[in-house]
Amino acid sequence: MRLTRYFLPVLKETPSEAQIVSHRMMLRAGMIKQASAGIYSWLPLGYKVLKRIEQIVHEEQIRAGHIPMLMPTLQSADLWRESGRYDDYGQEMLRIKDRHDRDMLYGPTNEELITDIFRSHVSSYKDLPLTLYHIQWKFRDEIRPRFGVMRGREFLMKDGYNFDIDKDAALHAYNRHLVSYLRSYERMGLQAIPMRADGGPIGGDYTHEFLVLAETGESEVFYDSEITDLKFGDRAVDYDSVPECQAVLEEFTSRYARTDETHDEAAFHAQVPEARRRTARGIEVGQIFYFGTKYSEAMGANVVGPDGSRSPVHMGSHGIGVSRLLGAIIEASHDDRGIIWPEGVTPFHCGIVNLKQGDVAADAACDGLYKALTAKGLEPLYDDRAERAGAKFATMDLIGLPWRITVGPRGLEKGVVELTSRRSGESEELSPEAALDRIAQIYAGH
Ligand code: 5CA
Repeated sequence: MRLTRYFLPVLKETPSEAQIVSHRMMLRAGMIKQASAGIYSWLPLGYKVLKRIEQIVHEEQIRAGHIPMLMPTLQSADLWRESGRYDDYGQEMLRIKDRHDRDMLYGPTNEELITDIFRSHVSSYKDLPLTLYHIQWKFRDEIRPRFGVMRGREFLMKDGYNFDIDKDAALHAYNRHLVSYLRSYERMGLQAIPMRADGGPIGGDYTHEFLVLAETGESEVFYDSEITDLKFGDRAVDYDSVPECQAVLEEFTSRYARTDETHDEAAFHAQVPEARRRTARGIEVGQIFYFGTKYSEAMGANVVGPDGSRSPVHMGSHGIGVSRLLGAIIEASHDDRGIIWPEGVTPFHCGIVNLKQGDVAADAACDGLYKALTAKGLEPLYDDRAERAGAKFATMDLIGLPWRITVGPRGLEKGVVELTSRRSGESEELSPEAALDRIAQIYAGH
């Protein structure tokens, strides 16, 4: 993309309404614009990152054997009356009437809708196990929407639902989700720590939240410092293997890690030596639940087992805060000048800065790099504005592309361009061909 043809409404001033760094930077970098309280338009740059995150989530869900689909945002109240949650959900639920005076709602989550689909089409254990998921907008009329996309009213969530014959099979689905979530967050450049949590309105007493440590996190967290040394890495876990998924669960959840909702000071002291006890703040980027037959019993989702008897199916649900993740990644990865995108989610793979727009050699070199990067399947953002170098660098730093190639007439006389890492700030002079190879190499693993 050439910057002169793009829509990147960068703000010069720091918006006063934004209290935390990710919200400020998303507004300044022209990624989002508030439409009304807790509701945002996704401008082209923000939309691009949102799509990158969605893509990682899809790839990792499909790798784990989960099946993508799409359910609507608007739901009928009838299903929620069946489950008993229509009255329970309270003011967080946005209730709407259609022209026939029928009660509708903008879905805050989809347990009811998916259970209805399941009961309509599945009646035998032979069709199990089954895990369906979608990535869809949700609405929760939060009393205090704040921090931009971090606590929105409208937000994008991946929510998945597993259906299993019994508790053991459903717990395997739970563990499988835990593994796939660890992989997903690491691909986004994040360390998200699974912590024992509270069921809340979803229900179930077996649940973990995934928290990214950040000063601006809304939850207070208590954990054993050894946890932050754990890396999932590129290990190959067989998602069908019960012991392999179980082993990951044990490795990543055996040490003490709780949010304020479930924290137990006595257990913390008993289980963790003082030197390893940590208190910090965290951003919740996902949650997994096993809730057994809560919805299947209420809504009559039964299956015939191998012995011919009918029993309610065992279920769990699993959510990733897709839009919230943009804020969480920025909170975890930025400096004074702007965002620093991890390679896995960056909106463009590298920036090209032309130091002297209009100079024949510089223009030709930039065009050549642009074409060569594109031919390698990479997306560069070429700053081809007739601006001074300082302004171009400031824009690149703010929007946070991890790599920048700087091209100027003086370097070109020596046959070199400059490759700069946004994270380390280090620059290296090398031939345009070598710069291309380096960028291609960096992204080969992403
Ligand atoms: N049905 C279950 C799992 S599919 C569920 O709704 N879980 S949840 O309530 O924990 O939400 C899943 C994730 O969505 C959360 O971990 C959080 O990352 C994100 N989320 C929840 N509320 C908001 C909000 N108001 N704004 C942005 N993201 C949110």
